[in-house]
Amino acid sequence: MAKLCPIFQAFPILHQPTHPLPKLSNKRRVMLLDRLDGVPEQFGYIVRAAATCYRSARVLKAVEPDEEAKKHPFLIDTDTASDDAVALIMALRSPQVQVLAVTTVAGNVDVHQASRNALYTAELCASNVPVFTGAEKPLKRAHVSADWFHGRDGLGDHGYAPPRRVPEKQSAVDAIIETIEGNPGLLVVTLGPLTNVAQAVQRKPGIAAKVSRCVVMGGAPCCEGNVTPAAEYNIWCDPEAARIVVRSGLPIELVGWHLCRGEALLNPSDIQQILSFGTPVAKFAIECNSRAQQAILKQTGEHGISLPDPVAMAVAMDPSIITSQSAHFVDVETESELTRGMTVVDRLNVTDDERNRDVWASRLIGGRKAKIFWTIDSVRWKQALYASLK
Ligand SMILES: [Ca+2]
Repeated sequence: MAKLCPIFQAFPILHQPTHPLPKLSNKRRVMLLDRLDGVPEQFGYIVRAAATCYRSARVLKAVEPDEEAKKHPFLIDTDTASDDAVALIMALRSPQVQVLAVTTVAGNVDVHQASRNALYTAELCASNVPVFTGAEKPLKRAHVSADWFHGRDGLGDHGYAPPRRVPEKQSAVDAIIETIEGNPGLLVVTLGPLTNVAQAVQRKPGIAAKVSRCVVMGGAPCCEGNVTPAAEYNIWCDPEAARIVVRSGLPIELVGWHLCRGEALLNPSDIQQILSFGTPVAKFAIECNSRAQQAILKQTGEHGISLPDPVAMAVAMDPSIITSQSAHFVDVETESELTRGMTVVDRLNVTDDERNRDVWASRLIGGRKAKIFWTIDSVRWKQALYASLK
């Protein structure tokens, strides 16, 4: 490390290329604020940027919370493949979001590959967000990956370098519980099968009430799925976990697979526009989805790149891109051979009718309705994506 700026000798962490800026205790922040004036120019942009940031925080603190406090705290659970990686970029590069933890789960790829991909993506964003490895397989079933869709490494098999960092030692389930308990009001975004989240709410049911929003990319509400006609992959992969989560009392917001199709797909012109940004993240976002682009053409006949996880992230960051939604009880089929993993949505609210209470009574015990999103503003979703890749 270069010579420490004498004014900041007590804060060696500020001389490291950390992003976002480190969190400081109030006592150390006061110490730092007291030393801001007269930072020598020769100590580099990192110290100067930190000083500028904390100085502006001092100016603002009398009238509004500091910048870090205004950011929305997120926890992201992901089976990190190519569309997850783009969703991570959106959150990690957003000035409005602070990602407290990334937890990985077996899904599109093996969970250890998912952790490597999450760490690689974080490094691309100059982020030191901690990554915690989670479940190696669904609760009761063998793991079935989606390498045919995303490539063997989940990122289109372009031979990306191994990440420099390694995952944290703590398990994903412990990290989910601790992060929620330590940050009431946290927003949880799930981009993969719900195995980790199910285990967390089973172990500590009380965490459900401490989450402000739980945005779930998953399901095919009242429409066709992508694994079977009845089910979308994340829910189909571990239906028992999904059932536990939708019955847990978590404030579920369901971003179904249908929201990333049609107009929401990145068409060839959108792809060219993103590549024209010329940034490393823009190049990576398109390149790592090369395999997925071929796969969606085979699966649905649509030309372009389908990005379910980034759509979910855009909704988590700005719910006003939703153009129609309604609240309903949801449950997940776990027994049937034909409809395994189907997200059964009570769209007509027949469970509100007294005559039907006994038919679906178990669903009502301690349950709450989930927000189901039916349509989004595709132009605004793409604008949110572009903003994160420029
Ligand atoms: Ca995913």
